[in-house]
Amino acid sequence: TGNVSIDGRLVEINDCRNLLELIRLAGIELPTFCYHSELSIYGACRMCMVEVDGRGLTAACSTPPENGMVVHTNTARTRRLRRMIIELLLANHERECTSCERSGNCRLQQLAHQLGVTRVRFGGRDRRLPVDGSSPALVKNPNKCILCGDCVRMCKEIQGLGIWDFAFRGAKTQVTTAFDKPLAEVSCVNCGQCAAVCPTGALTVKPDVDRVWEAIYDPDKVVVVQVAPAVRVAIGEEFGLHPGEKATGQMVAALRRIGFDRVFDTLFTADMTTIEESLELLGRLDNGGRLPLFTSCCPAWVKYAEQFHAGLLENLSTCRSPQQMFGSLIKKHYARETGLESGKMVCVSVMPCTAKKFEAIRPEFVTAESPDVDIVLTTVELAKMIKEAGIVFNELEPQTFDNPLGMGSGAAVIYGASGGVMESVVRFVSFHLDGAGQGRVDFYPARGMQGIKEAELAIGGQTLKLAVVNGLGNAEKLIRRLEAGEIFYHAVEIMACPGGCLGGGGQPVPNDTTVRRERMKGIYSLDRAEQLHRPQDNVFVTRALERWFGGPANRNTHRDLHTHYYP
Ligand code: HC0
Ligand code: SF4
Repeated sequence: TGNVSIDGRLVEINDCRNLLELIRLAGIELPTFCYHSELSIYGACRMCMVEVDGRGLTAACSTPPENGMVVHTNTARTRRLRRMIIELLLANHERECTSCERSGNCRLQQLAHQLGVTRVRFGGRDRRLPVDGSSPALVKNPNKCILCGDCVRMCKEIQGLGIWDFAFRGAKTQVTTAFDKPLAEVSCVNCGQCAAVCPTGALTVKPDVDRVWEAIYDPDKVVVVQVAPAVRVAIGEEFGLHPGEKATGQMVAALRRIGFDRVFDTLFTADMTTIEESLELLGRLDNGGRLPLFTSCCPAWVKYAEQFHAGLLENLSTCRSPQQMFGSLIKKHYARETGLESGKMVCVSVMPCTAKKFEAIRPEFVTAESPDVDIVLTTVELAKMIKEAGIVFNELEPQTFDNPLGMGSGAAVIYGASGGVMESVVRFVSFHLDGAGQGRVDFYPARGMQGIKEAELAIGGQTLKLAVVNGLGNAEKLIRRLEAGEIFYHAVEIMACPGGCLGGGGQPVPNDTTVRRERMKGIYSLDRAEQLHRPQDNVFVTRALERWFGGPANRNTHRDLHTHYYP
């Protein structure tokens, strides 16, 4: 408690952990590269240096506020220092800004502009390091790295993986993988969280926009697109809307303008997933199958389980993710029904996620002909296409998805938030076990940003123990306790990204906790606005299951909508 004087104004400390938080609270946007509230404090970039009376220059991020401190954020010395830091970073940076993936959205570029750096007085770098494009999800360009260590701490502290670390010394220091191996050859699960915190173009999403344009320009191709739940509450951020502000209608209109032949909704197969996965859970409960049942729609989590917990693979739901169910439906059943040749169809998906790029090329989902899902774009990539086409997003008249694969319930929308898959399953299962009309719709214990959420569901004479986890570091904690026999659950939802898909590595930046909270609110308000709230009420889905498979959870759905992850 107490006060700190910031540029002559008294500010109450309250529960601010460091001077930087306090200064920002006081309305001064002190620049930083390496500070993220959810990560540990590294204090390497020195951009947040301030002058404190009696102490001189101090890094605000690593100084706890004390009663009576007198802080100056904008003095001749701090200004000189900040500009010097930027100049030094720029001197050592590959400055091909105009053709950089992050151009217009790069923190280094922004700060150089904001601090009025118009020339660089120091010599350039002497060597160019190779770019690593081996991963299906990310590209690493070490020549653009400013050594802030954000990716290092993100992967280690939140995801518990530690793929990145500092290597070599002095001027040769680099951030790289163990033994400097290509990213595709290490245990990276493609979650993209490291790229989401990278302030520059050193870690970027593997671009697939050109492949989509090519398909659209090809008169022989029918290009079908599906859009994931979490995209609609975030894409607006690229066009000046608030995080969480729904932009479904404009997004659909933009997709049609771009030239997609069919504009469908992943919500459709999210409902289908809930039905198949709920019946799988009920089946395991009935005949003593492997428990807990883990969700398997997050491809980063699936890869994590394959690499580190092969013994748990039998516990993973055999349901394909909604993205992959969609691909299978399109290429097989929709194609047949509409008389389109599946070889002429290009199935594109728009996801908040970078790991979905990896999932789409998994051999399980690729037949001789082609992958079920041909190309995966992130939310940001779709926004790029919209901008490239010159479409004025905010002036678009909202449109609706094509049918029949454009219809989803509120239970499908919430897939985009951590806890959503579990809540959908609860909506289905409680209806099943408790009889018609009795099913509960809102299941609050599954909601929120917390890393591990636990809940009990007393239903049909039994109590189901459930857990919802986001962040792989948290998943590891839970699995350790499970394996030690300290806890037991019937079902566990795991999503790799903090907050769930809405915090995916393909979402617009900033992609921090504050923004994620807003997107989460947006997701639940979309659910409230939907007419249907339970997957089983989506007649488009139940009819499709009937027509194409002769009902849910049978040999036919297992052939086309399920898979198996082998140890
Ligand atoms: Fe998700 Fe999905 S909910 S993983 O988070 O299950 O990416 O949004 O599309 O497939 O539906 C991501 C989001 C999806 C899938 C769905 C699931
Ligand atoms: Fe780590 Fe995820 Fe980045 Fe891979 S994509 S290096 S797992 S943070």
